[in-house]
Amino acid sequence: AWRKFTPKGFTTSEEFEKEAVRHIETTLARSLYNCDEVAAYGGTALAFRDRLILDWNKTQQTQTFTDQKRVYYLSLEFLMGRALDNAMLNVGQKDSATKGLGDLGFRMEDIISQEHDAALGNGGLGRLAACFLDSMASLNYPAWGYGLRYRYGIFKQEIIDGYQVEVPDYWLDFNPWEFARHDITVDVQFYGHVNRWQDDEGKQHTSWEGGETVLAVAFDVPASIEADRLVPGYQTPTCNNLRLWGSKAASGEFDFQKFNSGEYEASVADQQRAETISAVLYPNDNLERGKELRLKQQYFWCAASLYDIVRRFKKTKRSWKEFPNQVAIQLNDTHPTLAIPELQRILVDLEGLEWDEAWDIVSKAFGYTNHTVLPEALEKWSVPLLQHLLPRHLQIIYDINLNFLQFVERNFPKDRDMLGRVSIIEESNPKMVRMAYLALIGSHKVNGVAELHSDLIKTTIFKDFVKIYGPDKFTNVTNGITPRRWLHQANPRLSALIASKLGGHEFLKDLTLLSKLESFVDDKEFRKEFREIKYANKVRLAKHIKEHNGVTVNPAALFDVQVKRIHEYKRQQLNIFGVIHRYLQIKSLSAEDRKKLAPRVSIFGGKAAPGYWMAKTVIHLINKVGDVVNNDPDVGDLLKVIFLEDYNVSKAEIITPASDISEHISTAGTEASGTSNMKFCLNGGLIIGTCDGANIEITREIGEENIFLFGNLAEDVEDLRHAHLYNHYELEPKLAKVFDEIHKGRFGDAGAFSALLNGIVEHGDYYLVSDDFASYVQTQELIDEAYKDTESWTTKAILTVARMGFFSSDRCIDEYAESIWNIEPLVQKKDD
Ligand code: 26Y
Repeated sequence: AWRKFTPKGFTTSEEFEKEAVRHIETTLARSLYNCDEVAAYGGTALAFRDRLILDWNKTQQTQTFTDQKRVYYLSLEFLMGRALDNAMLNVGQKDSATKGLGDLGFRMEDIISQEHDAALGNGGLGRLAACFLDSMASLNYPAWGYGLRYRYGIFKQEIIDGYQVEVPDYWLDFNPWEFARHDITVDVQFYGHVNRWQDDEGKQHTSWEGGETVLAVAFDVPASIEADRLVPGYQTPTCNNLRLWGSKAASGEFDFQKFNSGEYEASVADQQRAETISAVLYPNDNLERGKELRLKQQYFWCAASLYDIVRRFKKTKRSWKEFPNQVAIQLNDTHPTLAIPELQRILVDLEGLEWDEAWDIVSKAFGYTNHTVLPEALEKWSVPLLQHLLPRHLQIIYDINLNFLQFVERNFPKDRDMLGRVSIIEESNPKMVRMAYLALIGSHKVNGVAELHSDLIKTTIFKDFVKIYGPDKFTNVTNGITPRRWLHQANPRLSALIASKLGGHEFLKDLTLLSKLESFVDDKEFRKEFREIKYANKVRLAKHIKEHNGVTVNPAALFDVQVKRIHEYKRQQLNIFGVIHRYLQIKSLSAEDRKKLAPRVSIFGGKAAPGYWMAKTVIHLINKVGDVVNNDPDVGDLLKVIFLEDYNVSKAEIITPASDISEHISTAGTEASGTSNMKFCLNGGLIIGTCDGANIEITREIGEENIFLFGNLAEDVEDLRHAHLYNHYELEPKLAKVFDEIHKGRFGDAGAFSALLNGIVEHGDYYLVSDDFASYVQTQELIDEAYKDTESWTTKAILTVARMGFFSSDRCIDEYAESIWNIEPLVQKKDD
């Protein structure tokens, strides 16, 4: 019956205009006479939001009504980017809006760019969560995301004199995509002490008392809308919910007392302290720091989310045994691991279940995804800190550990060292809780994110656990990306070209259909159009570079792109050393010989964690090299070096379609998967890469002849590192020349780069830059040659696109649903 009250959606530009203007004049209370781009964005967003909310409400109603098993995706990061373009494409009225806005005197591009990115994440892990929300909706899985509503997302990066400067990202001044649910709140407790007592029947009870309480308030985002209108007549769109928690002071008696006794300021200070919990996203990617506020964030979010999940379950009046049949909870890395002891606490302390019964429920409900084997990224929390902040949880963790170690002892009585190795508690000073072990022990499945990575976790960090639980507890789910955003939205012309050949946009819902493109690989018209689209995308990026960097680049040059977080293991330093090598070569040639070279633009982008000095040094070096190279008249168009400021999701949407070759060159065995490698390939860019992460599966799918692989293999890394430390160490000769030039001050004060070079020359070259340098440079030369042969390059690019079907996050989510969550899609009935 509620449908009767819903407004009719617009289908023409006039109707859109009417809706947008109504919102501008009433919802936003702006006069049309001073309607600027901000107001036009607001009106447009609200007009589309109205449409989405209908699908969203309907989906939520259906999910409640059918009450089948749901999945909850717990992630401390959701890197969503902008929402408007996605909403327009899903509602299917972008053209009406473009025309309507045009009539009002605005350009669609300018309006779209008014929106702040929702940048609630660092990099790959956060963007993966966003792609998963999109796929879970697209495949009609009943799913919710749970995260934190940071007031400040990842910082904005400015480059000043070649250095990174961090600027706060206050993004919430106008956010039409969220709904504050002031009625949906949870009290979250911290500190305090534990009480134990016996009741009259002699039953033991434990409770957590005292301490302080902070209020969690729900903010809901209609996060993911099935791309239904792209493929008309499919079914009613699913729109799932992303629930983000914001923190507020609990307005208890405590505050009242303070108010009444005239301590107004103290009371406001309490307020601010509570709000600090959800104030800021920690900007470290793959680098753990052990800050108390971060632990508070983690518990705050886990406690609120679990309370919410349990509350929903209890409404159905089912018995606790059924909990794992109704609820699957996926842990996006170890960040939400406290959800495990929290659920155990709810069941034992609050609901009165026996320990074993509760533990059975807990360990059936959770699944854990590991995203890294890097030791510096593995979370550990100190026992004294946990004791102080979460005394009851620490006890529960100790009890979980005791039961686990007894189990291990019974099964491996001869392996005396095993207990120390697998204990959740590391016997260091102070003692530390190893969160990855807790996550693994409390989950029924553990997965890695690409084949090599999933194999590596079984032979390195979780080796003993494979013996203890057997191999079946471990599985692989190779990452994927959503083709709706990363093809259709980011590259509309390519999407349209593919649709024209394949007879519609079905491939956006079943990416394996791309394989049909193979039969057009020799089609002259298709090849020409394909190349023109790439060129147009490069022209657009060149324009962006001109505006932001003041450098003119030739769109016909080979665009060589490396955009991702700056990290030693990702080896942007290898790339920039390669660029210097190229520069020196150009300089050494005669004017005549230079004419034979293939022009190149080396494009970098990415943020360094604010405290990560080595990463910041790499950014500085890239910019210094750019200053020299871009202004050297001997070089001209042959080489340009660009650092793009403030790389984020919306910049990625411009950069990805404009790349000829992109770099995925991590030291073998260090990059768990990588997902930008998939985005570039899907947009007809080739890649240069190491045998690492998902590069391996990409090679298998697209064929060795279509990818430029180089470098040492993961299996040899350990021996090489060992050799550096104990044998005489010699730098690769070409790299030595590059270092000489840096030392001579060719790129500014050499002292600025000494730590970077010393890490390689004197401290064992942990990331094997020197070992891989010759192979890297040689492969870059192959790329120069290959690019000159336009026809064969085009063939490689087309075949790459055609063979990317496997890397849709839809495939990935189906695998999770089948092998980890055990859930089915919920098909909604079509409304008449
Ligand atoms: C502990 C804390 C400081 C921390 C914060 C963020 C630790 C790790 C991270 C983020 C990790 C991350 O983004 N990992 C990436 O996950 C992607 C999705 O699975 C992978 O493709 C990528 O290889 C991996 O580095």
